[in-house]
Amino acid sequence: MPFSRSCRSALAVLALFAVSLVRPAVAQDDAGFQAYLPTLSAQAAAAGVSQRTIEAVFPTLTYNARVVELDRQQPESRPNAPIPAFAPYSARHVDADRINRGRTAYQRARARLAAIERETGVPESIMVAIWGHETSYGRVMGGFDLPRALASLAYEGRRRALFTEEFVATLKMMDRGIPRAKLVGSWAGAFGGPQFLPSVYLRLARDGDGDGVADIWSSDADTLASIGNYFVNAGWRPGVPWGFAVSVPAGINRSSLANRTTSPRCPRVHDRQSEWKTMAEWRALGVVPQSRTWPADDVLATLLEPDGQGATAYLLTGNYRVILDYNCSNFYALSVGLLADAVER
Ligand SMILES: [Ca+2]
Repeated sequence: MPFSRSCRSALAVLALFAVSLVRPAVAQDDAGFQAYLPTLSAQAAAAGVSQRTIEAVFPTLTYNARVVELDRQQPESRPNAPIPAFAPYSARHVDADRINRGRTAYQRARARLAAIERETGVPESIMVAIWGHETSYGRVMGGFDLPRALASLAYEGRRRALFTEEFVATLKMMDRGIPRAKLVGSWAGAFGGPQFLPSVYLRLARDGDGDGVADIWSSDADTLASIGNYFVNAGWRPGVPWGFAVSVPAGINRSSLANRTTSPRCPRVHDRQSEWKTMAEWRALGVVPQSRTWPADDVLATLLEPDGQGATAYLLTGNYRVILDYNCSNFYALSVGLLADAVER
């Protein structure tokens, strides 16, 4: 589920957040939710949503306790929880079924994928792997009504600025002509083949089949073109791998490799990676690729040992950071990269 990164929307969020501080939510139930809706409605109107859409949507909104419950189960709600091993996660997410169906999707969409890769420089296999991870190639796209889910999460308040912005973006999609019936997705507001949030849809969704509509719900071509566009926008560099598996010599001095900067975004994820070094420097330290040749000497990478010392480690380039931009989890990004490699093989 990719997040919006535009400065303009950040300012809008700050403005909306300031308004929401004036009238905090009361009890976490439908009565409290209904009492909160006029605030949300005023925020939507202030953000430019049409009166017609506001009048169509607000009378239909009821509190969805289930999405709030799911939100509270998220790992970021429990920041001190231990990090599990990667190997079992990888076995579940890069399994034979997902690889085989990925190869089928890859072959089926080959002409389209090749055209998008020519245009964007984003590898066909990476687009397919994102699609496979997000929705199992369009099979599982979520069944929650987005306006209701997002309004409930905005009301709940743990991440009010984010969910208010996404609720407003959903109404703007309706203003653009997307029917309410299409606005169905995951409990946290992601929808369609790429599982875009509404603000990301407004900014980055693309028409891949030429019918003039970015239909990421039903068109595989639109889904893949939109994922490619997201990756270009996030800074994918053509011709550089995402990363690759390596063996690390037992005697390597890990404390000297530690990353000494703090990432402004999801620092816990970035903290697990080493400092940046060139391929030439990693080679000089005795690191050995497990199944490919070295990229160019000047390509930079960090080292991640997700299962600790002595297990398979990974060198990760700037393109890995682009996958993290889509979904900031090392396990997600590693398994997308590994699925892409397996689909291509
Ligand atoms: Ca289309």
